Amino acid sequence: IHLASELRRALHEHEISLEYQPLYAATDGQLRSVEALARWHHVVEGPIPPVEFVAAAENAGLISALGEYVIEAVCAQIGRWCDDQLDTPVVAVNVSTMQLWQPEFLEMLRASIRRHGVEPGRLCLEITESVVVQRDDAKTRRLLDDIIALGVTLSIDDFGTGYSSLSYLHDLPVQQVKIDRMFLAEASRDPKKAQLFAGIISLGLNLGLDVVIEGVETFADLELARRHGAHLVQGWFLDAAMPADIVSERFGTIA
Ligand code: G
Ligand code: G
Ligand code: MN
Ligand code: NA
Repeated sequence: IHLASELRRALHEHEISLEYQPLYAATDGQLRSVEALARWHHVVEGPIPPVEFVAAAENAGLISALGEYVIEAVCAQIGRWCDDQLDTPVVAVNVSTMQLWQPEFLEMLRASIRRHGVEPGRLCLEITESVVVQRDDAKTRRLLDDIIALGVTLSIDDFGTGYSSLSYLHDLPVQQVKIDRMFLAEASRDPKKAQLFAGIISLGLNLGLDVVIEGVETFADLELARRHGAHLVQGWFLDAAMPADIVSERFGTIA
């Protein structure tokens, strides 16, 4: 199949849906946020992984369209959950670097938030280190400040994989870091890697950021995350991504 033209059709026909994976407080296990993950079940090909179709969208000039589709779907969902009197947690959305740098991104985000009456603080954008590494500092700073000014929060996803992280992190308007799950996977096997894992967590904690450990696949992983003082945990041991109407069964209601 020709991925780009199929993607264009899929966006048009709403064939891409979103699932939501919970993030829990490491200490008391309370649900704190959910991460929206795009799912494309192609009628003929079956499931197509997001890494593939995000890359295809980037190459075919469709990243703005895909990004808008996802932001719009998430804001509409938050609106419905709030209409249903659900105590809706923070919803995190992955935003690719190329998407973030589209000239229309900020306006699209603002419009989507407004259209659905979303409380901006309920929305968190997960960006990656490449946002910060590739561009001129002043421009990046302005873009991130403009996003923050909407009331939305920022998280750095896959943290620790882009290696200039240490020098820029203290100076960015981000609230959260998600330690790339590779570090946890390695830490659970190798004591030296466990030191590295501990160090990356401390870095985030010392900068006053919320630290998320993702890729929690076992009880031992959960204990490791807790022992190192992570705030939030996410992973298959806790919950995988699930459809909106299932994840919302875990939300409280507004009294
Ligand atoms: O959980 P999953 O295998 O679906 O995610 C694989 C990768 O795809 C992750 O890096 C995730 O951040 C990314 N991804 C999932 N959904 C989206 C999306 O809506 N937009 C972007 N840009 N990336 C996404
Ligand atoms: O890059 P990002 O952190 O957005 O990646 C999200 C991806 O991680 C999704 O593909 C999701 O399905 C996957 N994921 C979620 N929990 C786990 C887990 O416990 N282990 C692994 N290996 N992947 C996970
Ligand atoms: Mn993510
Ligand atoms: Na990640």
